[in-house]
Formats: sequence, C-alpha cells, structure tokens
Amino acid sequence: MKQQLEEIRARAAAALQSAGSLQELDAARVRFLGKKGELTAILKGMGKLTAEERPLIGQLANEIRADIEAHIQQNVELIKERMQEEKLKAETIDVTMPSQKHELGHKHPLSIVLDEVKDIFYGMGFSVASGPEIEWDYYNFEALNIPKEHPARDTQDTFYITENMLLRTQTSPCQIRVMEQQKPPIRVIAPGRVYRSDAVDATHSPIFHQIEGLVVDKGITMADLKGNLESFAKSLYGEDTRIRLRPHHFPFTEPSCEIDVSCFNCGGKGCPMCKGEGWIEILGGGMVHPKVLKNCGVDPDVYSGFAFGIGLERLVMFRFNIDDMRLLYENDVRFLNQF
Ligand code: 2NL
Repeated sequence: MKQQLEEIRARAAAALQSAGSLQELDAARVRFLGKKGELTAILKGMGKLTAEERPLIGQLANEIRADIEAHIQQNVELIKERMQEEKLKAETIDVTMPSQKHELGHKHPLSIVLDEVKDIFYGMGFSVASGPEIEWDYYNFEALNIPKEHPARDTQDTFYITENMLLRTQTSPCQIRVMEQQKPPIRVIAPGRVYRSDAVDATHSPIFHQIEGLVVDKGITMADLKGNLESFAKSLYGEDTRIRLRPHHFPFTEPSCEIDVSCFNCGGKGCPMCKGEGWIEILGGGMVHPKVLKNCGVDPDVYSGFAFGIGLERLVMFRFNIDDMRLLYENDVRFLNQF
C-alpha cells in the first residue's frame, strides 16, 4: 500500500507539472483528491490493514494529500500571475507612441476678411441683415429706383428664374426689407453672395460677394457717410489711412460717390499695388435716394440715410496680394493653405 501511495505521489507530481491552466489543475485535484479520486480510494481500503500498519499508512496518506494540495495551490498562484502578466502585456498603452494626425482646417480667405469687416461694423453699432439669394424683380431693381428699361439693368444683368424672379445682383434687397419692417434709427450691414451675368476672368465672376451698409435716421448727412467709412478704413488698414470721395452715379443714391483709401502698401506715394495712383478704390456709396426711402414707407421729409457697397473679393485680393479671383473659388488646398 505504501508502494501504491508513492506511485500516486509521483503521478500527481507529473500531472501537476504538465497542467497549464486552472481547469487542468482542477481536473488533477478531482483525479487525486476528489471523492472518487485515487488517494481517496486508497484510504477507503485502509480497513484491511493491521493495527500497526494503519497509523503509518494514514500518516503517509495525509502527508501526500498535503503535498498535493500545496503543489496545486502553488501552481494556481503561478498560473494566475502568468495570466495577469499576459493581460497587462496585451493591454499596454505606449504613451510615447505618436498619435494619429488630425488635419485641422481653417477659414477661407473670403471668410477671414468678411469676419474682420463684420467685427469692425459691430463695434460701430451695426447689426447684420440677411435675405434670399433668389429675389423678386421688385426688391432687386424697382424698389431701388431701377425701373424696367433703366440702363443700370444692363450693367447689372443677371440670371432670371421667371419674368419677375431673379438671382440678386446686390444685397440691397435685404436692406429694402429692413426699411419696410423696422422704423429708423436703422444701422445694418448686409453681407452675402450676389450674381451677375458676367464672363469669368481674373477680376470677374458671375458669383461674388458684397457687403452693403445702410444707416437711416433723422439728420443723417454726407458727413456721417464720410466719418463712418473713414473709421471703417482706419480700423481695417491702420490709423494712418485716409479716404477720398469722388463723385459718381448710382440710381439708388443721390448724391453718389466712389470711395478710395490711401494705398495701404505705399501709404500714398505710389507703387505697383495702387498702379502709381496712391489710392485704391474699395467702395461706392451715397445718400439714399428719396424715392427709395418713399418706396419703403420711410418719409424722406423726416428721415435721411446713407448707404454703401463693398466688393468682398476686391478687399481679399488686395489684402493677400492675390492676382486672380478664380483662385478664391477653385478650392485648391495648396492655395487655401497659405492663409
Ligand atoms: C456699388 C456700391 C452701393 C448702395 C450700394 C444702397 C442700398 C439701399 C439704398 C441705397 Cl437699400 N443704396 N446700396 C448704395 C451705393 C452704392 O454699392 O458699387 N454698387 C453697384
């Protein structure tokens, strides 16, 4: 019986040695120590032993049981440790590894300058008005003192949806609606996309952007127009900037003018940017025509106003020294990344 016990000890040692998982260890425990296990079977046969042999064999059996139990316990810990190590290895985060690169976009040059212009006018107490790009002929032309057959319809030829519906040629219609809906004092700018039936070249596009402005109140004069636009020019191009008003004609303003700023490149001495002039034309404006005020329900005997229009593309091209307007619409990132 002693021989059998020693054989069990050896078999158990071999089985535990080769057990690589907790399940295999448990199977070995059942095989040797379980109710129907090999060691238990030996103990059950102890009744046949003599009184002298029994304590000796009993002691040996207990020793072997303790031995196997300790061995199992030791292997359980080893396996758990190994499992933990493998888990940690699999879950390792390398904090020194470079992260995935995210390309961050940025504002389009037209938006960069538009936002700057808007901020300047916000600071001067203006708010922003907007409106539809598909307009009624009335809002785009008639209300602005451009009746059918007026020559300005040729210079502002556009795309017609129907006889009375068209793509707006300026953002003035937004301001006509403001005058219809709000009582003076009015201080708004109307930035937005406008359309003309023009052929594409380096300085023309059938789609471009305008920023118009309108101020209506009691006692507004040409001096207000000059002062407001001088403030605007100084904010945009620096305190040393001067402006110059030249007489002009628009059907919707009377009197009308074109406005130049002293060249922000040479300060007015003359350079290639201003073509030696010292001045750069950036906007048109004037006193709102009394007929236009009347069309919108504003009494021209009580109120007066000034209005102006700025071409955004021209501002952007001068600002960034861009010589071809088409670059602003092609969305080539090699171009856009420069701003
Ligand atoms: C330009 C410059 C201009 C206006 C726009 C305007 C708007 C209303 C009433 C009167 Cl609601 N005028 N806008 C005035 C003068 C010039 O734009 O070069 N336009 C063709």
